Amino acid sequence: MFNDKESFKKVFRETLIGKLGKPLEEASNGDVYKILGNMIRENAGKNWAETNQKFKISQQKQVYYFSMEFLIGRLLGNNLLNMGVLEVVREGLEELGFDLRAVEEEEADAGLGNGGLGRLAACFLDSLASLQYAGHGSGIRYKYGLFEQKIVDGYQVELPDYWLQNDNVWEVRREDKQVEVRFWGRVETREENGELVFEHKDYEAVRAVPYDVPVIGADRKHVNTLRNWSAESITPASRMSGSLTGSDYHKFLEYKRSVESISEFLYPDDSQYEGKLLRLKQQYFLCSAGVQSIMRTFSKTGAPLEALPDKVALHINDTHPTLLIPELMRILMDVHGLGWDKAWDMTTRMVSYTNHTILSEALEKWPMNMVRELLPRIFLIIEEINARFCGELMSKYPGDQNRINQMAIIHDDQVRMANLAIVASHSVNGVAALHTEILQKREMRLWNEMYPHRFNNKTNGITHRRWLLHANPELAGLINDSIGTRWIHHPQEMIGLIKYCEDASFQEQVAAIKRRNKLRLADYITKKHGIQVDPDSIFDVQVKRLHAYKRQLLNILHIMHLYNQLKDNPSMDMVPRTFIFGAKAAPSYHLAKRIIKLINTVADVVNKDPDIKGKIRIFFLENYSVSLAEKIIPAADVSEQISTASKEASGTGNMKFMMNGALTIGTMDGANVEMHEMVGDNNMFLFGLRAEQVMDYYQFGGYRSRDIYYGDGRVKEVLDQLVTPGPICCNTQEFDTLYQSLLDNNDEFFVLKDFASYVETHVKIDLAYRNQREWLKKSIVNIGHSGKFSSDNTISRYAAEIWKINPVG
Ligand code: NBG
Repeated sequence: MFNDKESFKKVFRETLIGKLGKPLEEASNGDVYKILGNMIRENAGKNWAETNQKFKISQQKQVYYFSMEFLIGRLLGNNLLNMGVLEVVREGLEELGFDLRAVEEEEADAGLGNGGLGRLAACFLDSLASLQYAGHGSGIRYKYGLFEQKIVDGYQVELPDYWLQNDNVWEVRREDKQVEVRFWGRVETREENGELVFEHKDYEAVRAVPYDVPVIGADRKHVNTLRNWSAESITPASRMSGSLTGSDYHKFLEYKRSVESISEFLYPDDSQYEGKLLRLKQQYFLCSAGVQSIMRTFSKTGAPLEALPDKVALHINDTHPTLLIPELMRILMDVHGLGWDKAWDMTTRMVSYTNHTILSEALEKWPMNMVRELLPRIFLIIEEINARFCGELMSKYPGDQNRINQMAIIHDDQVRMANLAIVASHSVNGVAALHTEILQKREMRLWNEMYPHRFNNKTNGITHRRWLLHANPELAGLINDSIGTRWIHHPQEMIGLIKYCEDASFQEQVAAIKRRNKLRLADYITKKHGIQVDPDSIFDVQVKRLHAYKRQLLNILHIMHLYNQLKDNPSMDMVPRTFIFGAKAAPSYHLAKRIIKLINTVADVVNKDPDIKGKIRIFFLENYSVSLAEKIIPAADVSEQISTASKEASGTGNMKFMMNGALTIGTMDGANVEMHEMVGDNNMFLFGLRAEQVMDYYQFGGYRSRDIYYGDGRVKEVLDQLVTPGPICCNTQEFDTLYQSLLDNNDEFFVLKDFASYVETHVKIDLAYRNQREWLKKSIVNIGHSGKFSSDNTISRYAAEIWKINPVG
């Protein structure tokens, strides 16, 4: 590996000329990206092989994190950072006439995830490798990632995200590691030596081919694997004996198309339940391919089968990969000949499950007949698990049919994946203290009564390498200059920054860095929108998936109110604000898409209005993605974390903003509660109903949104503007559904209920910002505490308390 700038330049130039057959001077940023990416992957290859060798020799336990989503984003910058060559490469390229930032822009942003859940999985991979755990990802290599969002006339339009168009320099196709996954068909049962034997017949076979991506840990030493599976048809010759003429040929094409659709695209719904056969196929495809491949690796170690639970841990990221439970049972019984009890004991010792939401529409259920037909052997196993479990329930709670109905895995002709996951896991965790408490006390109360030791909390985290060192290098540099570099490996030591919170020169430096980040973002916005952005205004940001419970609607209604105030009184004293939004809505989520249209409509009206003298600007940045987040978050002053209390399981954006020095306006929801515990009232702007209050309203009623509409003139004014002709509503009835959701449907997410307290809290922000020294002090306190939210911390706890794995020395 090149250790200094000169050797990098030499190797790079030679490689480029050798591979492209043209002089450096003619190379484009795209060429540079490709050559550099390949160099880095090849360089990491040696350590990758060595790490795998280490696993073989040490025979330590390995964890496999199964997830339908890995929202990894771009890898070049992060890999350069973890390889320890970021600076050398940046400077080297500069001397060769290239700008690393521009080169990074050439990489497709791997959008194989919807939002928090997928990004968490990506942060976890980074921490697993950086802490030198044997921990791998198991996912799907979707040909199309989450859709690309365009805003046309204020509306969201979805375009396919063909991210593999220019090849993926990070992946390695491993045909030698392929496995076969079987769908449809029937199960033949017979008795052999007094034992029942099950045989899956007339199935449709699918080839699962893995593409391995090296996950390079900090300091480059340790390299784990993200194994993404691609679905391919098996060759016609091996599938169909006989000729390939006539209808056979068409049948083959049909089969090929249906197979390839399995890994074609990521479902773009992050919490709505999609009852699609294809989605079930994807889930089983991932589980079967992943478990088969793990079993093959294990078999090669020569260890006895009984040792499996001491060598392998399987983690289920939300219920999507729950089918790995019956799949593992199938392999242990049908392939390895174990009896039920032994197989069940081993399975439950290996599997653990994380719940990421209490939204009931996201708790997956599959029609029983669909599972039976698509996965006949798997269905029999689920049925047996259910029968045994219900038997257990009946003896434990005799006569309590209601409880049994609620807890059964199969009920009302539906297979409930969360129930299956809980029954078969030795650990079930929530993702923030409040969320876990709600699971234990409410949503999963019955389960917690039955298995009190199974439930535990693991508050989410984010990798400080991507979200601070890479996204905000100047701030990282300042931290190094003040407390040294130990925090990079021990992020909780960022707490040492607190002693500088009142230090004027430190504050000035923090302010200067923030300003430069704001200027960069302002530049980006101006290029996109053609409107000047005032870098001295407060950058007030809400970026995340669009969902009613996240309440982007509350945010925009408040902005409408501010605008109304300014129209009445153009000289109103306020610090100018730039409101920034970024959000994708699921394509079929109409209400969410209307909120996007509303934000854009208000933005259009306000940004063009000379009366308000630029005191408010509103931007909806299209196609929010990991790489866009990396530009936005370091530039934010205010972080909007305003979900209806109890609804946001944790949030992770909240942590990223905190780490970059933004102050949070938020509800007592998800991990906001833990942020508040750390920094206190002085350093955070809390507002709104508490989770208990919200849940009591849901349970006992007593909230009438119309009372607020009639009681608060500000609310009435903005809601009326949605539906009466004027600048916002141009006779189109466009926003009727929003109006109705707030009034006729009684405002499910308490937008109006929290409106007054939200407005008041924004006034406090305005006042606080005027005292820059105080503001900076708060900002530094937040940065200092944010190390606790490093996913290194989270992963250490998963490793010690759930997976029982140690770093590979
Ligand atoms: C999301 C929650 C977030 C949480 C992430 C990661 C789903 C189903 N859940 O609050 O809404 O931060 O998971 O745990 O995407």
